[in-house]
Amino acid sequence: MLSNITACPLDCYDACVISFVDGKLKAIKDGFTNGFLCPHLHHYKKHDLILSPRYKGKEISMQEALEYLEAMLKESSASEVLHYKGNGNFSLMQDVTEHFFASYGATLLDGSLCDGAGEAGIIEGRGSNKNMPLGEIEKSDVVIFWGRNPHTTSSHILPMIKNKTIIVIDPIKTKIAKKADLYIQIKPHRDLYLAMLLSRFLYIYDTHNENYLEEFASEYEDYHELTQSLRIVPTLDEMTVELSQLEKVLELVVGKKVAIVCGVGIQKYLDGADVMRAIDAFGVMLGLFGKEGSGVAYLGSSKEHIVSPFNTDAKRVSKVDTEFSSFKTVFIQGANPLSQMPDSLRVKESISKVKNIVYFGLYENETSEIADLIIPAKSFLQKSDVRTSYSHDAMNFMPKQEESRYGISEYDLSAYFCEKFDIKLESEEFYIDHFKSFAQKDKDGLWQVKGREEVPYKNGFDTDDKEFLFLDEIDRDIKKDNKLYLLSPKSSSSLNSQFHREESVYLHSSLGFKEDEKVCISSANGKVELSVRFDDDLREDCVLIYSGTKGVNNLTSSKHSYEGKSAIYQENKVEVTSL
Ligand SMILES: Nc1nc2c(c(=O)[nH]1)N[C@H]1C(S)=C(S)[C@@H](COP(=O)(O)OP(=O)(O)OC[C@H]3O[C@@H](n4cnc5c(=O)[nH]c(N)nc54)[C@H](O)[C@@H]3O)O[C@H]1N2
Ligand SMILES: Nc1nc2c(c(=O)[nH]1)N[C@H]1C(S)=C(S)[C@@H](COP(=O)(O)OP(=O)(O)OC[C@H]3O[C@@H](n4cnc5c(=O)[nH]c(N)nc54)[C@H](O)[C@@H]3O)O[C@H]1N2
Ligand code: SF4
Ligand SMILES: [Mo]
Repeated sequence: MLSNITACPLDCYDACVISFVDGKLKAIKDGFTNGFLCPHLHHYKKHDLILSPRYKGKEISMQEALEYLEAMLKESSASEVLHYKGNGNFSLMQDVTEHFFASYGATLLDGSLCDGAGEAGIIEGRGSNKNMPLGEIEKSDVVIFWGRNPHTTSSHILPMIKNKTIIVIDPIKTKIAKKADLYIQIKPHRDLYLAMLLSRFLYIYDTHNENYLEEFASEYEDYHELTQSLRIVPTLDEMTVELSQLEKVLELVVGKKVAIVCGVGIQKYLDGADVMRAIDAFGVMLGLFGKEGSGVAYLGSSKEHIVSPFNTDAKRVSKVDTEFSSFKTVFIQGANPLSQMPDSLRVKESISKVKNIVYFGLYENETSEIADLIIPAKSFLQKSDVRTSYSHDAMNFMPKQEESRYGISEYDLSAYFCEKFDIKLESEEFYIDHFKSFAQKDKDGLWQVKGREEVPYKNGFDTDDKEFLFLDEIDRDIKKDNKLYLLSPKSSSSLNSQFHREESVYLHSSLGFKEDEKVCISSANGKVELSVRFDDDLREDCVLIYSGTKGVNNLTSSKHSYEGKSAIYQENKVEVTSL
C-alpha cells in the first residue's frame, strides 16, 4: 500500500512532514512539524496549475511539447544550451534534469540568489558550513534572531523557543521583535559594526571565553585590535544603537547557552560574507561552538553528507548575472528568473535575444509569459521524491500521492531525453533508493541523514590548524546620502514568487506619502511604480518591498557579493517620488 505521508517540497527551513488523506494536506503531529502547516501548504491545492503544454501560445500535447524541445536542442549546439534551475521544488530528485543536461554538454549554473555570501563568510572563518540544527536551538537558554523573521519564514521554530530569552536585531519591528526581551532596530547594513563592537566589549569587560579562545581561536587579540579601529560613539550613532542596548545584550548572553539564529537578511550586501563572519566571531568570543544548545545557526546545505548519483560535471555560469543572450536555447526549471533574479530590466533585455525559451514549472508568471515553449511539471503530490532540509537533519520520503493526467515529472522528462540522446540513466527507484541509503533511523524512529553532527566543531574548526580564522580587515564603503534603504525580505503570503504575491511598497507614515497613493521607486538600476501602504514597524529611512512583488528587482543590482558569488538585493539605495 502507498504511504499517505509525504513532505513539503518548498524552499523553506522547515521541510515539514505531511499526510495526504481524502485529497487534503495535513501536518503530522510528530517531530518539528508539530501538527501545523503554514499558509502555503494549507492552501496549496487552491492555486491553479498550468495544465496544458503550449508552443507560441497554442495548446499542444505533451508528446508534441517534448518533440518541440528535442528540435530546439538539435538546432542548437550543446554549448548553446543553458539549463537554468531554481529552487521552486527543493527535493533531491529535481536534479535528475541536471544529469541529462550535464551529460548532453549544456551549461549549468553556479552562484547564489539566496544565502551564498553568508555561507562564504562562515566557510572562511570555520573552514566549513556545518549548521546548528533546530534540535540544538531547542536546548538553548537565549536565542538571538539576527536578520531572521521566524513567524514568516521558519514558523516551526516558534514552539521550541517558548520561555527562552529572546533578542532580535532587525531594522523591521517584526512579530518576534515585539515579543522579544530586547529588540535592537538597527540601521540596515550595520550588523558588521554591531558584531565587532559586541566582541570588543566582551573583551573590555573580560567576559570573553579565554580558555576556549586560547585553544580554538588564538588570534583573538589581533581581532580585538581590528575591533578597536571602530570609534565607539560615532559607530553607535551610525548604527542608531544605544550603548545600554549593547551592554544589555552582553548581560543577557554571557555564561548562557546561546543560539544566534541568522537569516539571509544580514548578507544581501557586497560584504555579506564579512557580516556573517563577524557574527560568527562574536559566537567564538563567547565560546559557543562545540557545545550543546549553543552555536550560530544559518542555512546549512540540505545536501550535506549526501553524494549525488547524477552527473553534475558541466560548464557553469552564474545565476546572478547570467548572460542569456549567449545561448540559443534556455531551459528554465523551477524558477521565475524574470522576477527573482536581480536587475530584472537587464534580464528581460538579455533573454529577449534568446531564440528558444522553455519554461518547465507549475504556475503562470513573468517567465511563462515570455516563454516560447511551456511544459507543465507535476506537483510534488504527483511524483516520488526525497526531501532534506537546510535547518535540520531529517530525511523525509515523498512517495507519489495521487495520479494526474497533466504535467510531466522531472524524472520522466529526463528519461525521455536521455533515451533520445543515448545517455545512461538508471530507474527512478534506483535514485530514490540511493538517496534513502544516506539516512538511518534515530532513537525515535525518525529518519536522519547519516554523519551530520548535532554539535559540530567539538574538536575545533575545519580550517588547516583547527582554529577559527577571524577577519583581519574590513572592506567598507558606506555612502552618505539622503536616499532610503531598500529592504526586500520574504512575505508571509508568498514563497518568493509563488502563491499570493504582494503588490505594494510599504513606507513609514511619517514620510509624507498617502496610503494607496501610486509612487515611483527608483535606484541606479531602474524603477517601479507601486501603491503605498503604511507600516510604522519600519524605520523612517527604509522602503519595504517584499520578495515576489512584481518589479522589485528592477531596483536591484546584478553585481556579485565580494565573496560567495551571491546576489546583493539590498545594496542599492532608492528614492521615492509621488506620481
Ligand atoms: N513565507 C515565506 N517563507 C519563506 C520564503 C518566502 O518567500 N516566504 N522564502 C524561503 C527562502 S528562499 C529563504 S532564503 C528563507 C529566508 O528567510 P529569512 O532568513 O527569514 O530571510 P528574509 O525574510 O529575507 O529576511 C529576514 C529578516 O532580515 C531583516 N533584515 C533585512 N536587512 C537587514 C539588515 O541589514 N540587518 C539585519 N539585522 N536584518 C535585516 C528583514 O527585515 C527580515 O525581517 O525563507 C524561506 N521561507
Ligand atoms: N528582491 C528579492 N529578490 C529575491 C529574493 C529576495 O529576498 N528579494 N530572494 C531570493 C531567494 S533567497 C531565492 S531562493 C530566489 C528564489 O527564486 P526562484 O527559485 O525563481 O523561486 P520562485 O519565485 O519561488 O519560483 C519557483 C518556480 O518553481 C516552479 N515550481 C514549483 N514546484 C515545481 C516542481 O516541482 N517542478 C518544476 N519544474 N517547477 C516547480 C513554480 O512554477 C515557480 O514559479 O529568489 C531570490 N530573489
Ligand atoms: S513551513 Fe515551510 S516546509 Fe512547512 S509547510 Fe510551510 S513552506 Fe512547507
Ligand atoms: Mo532563498
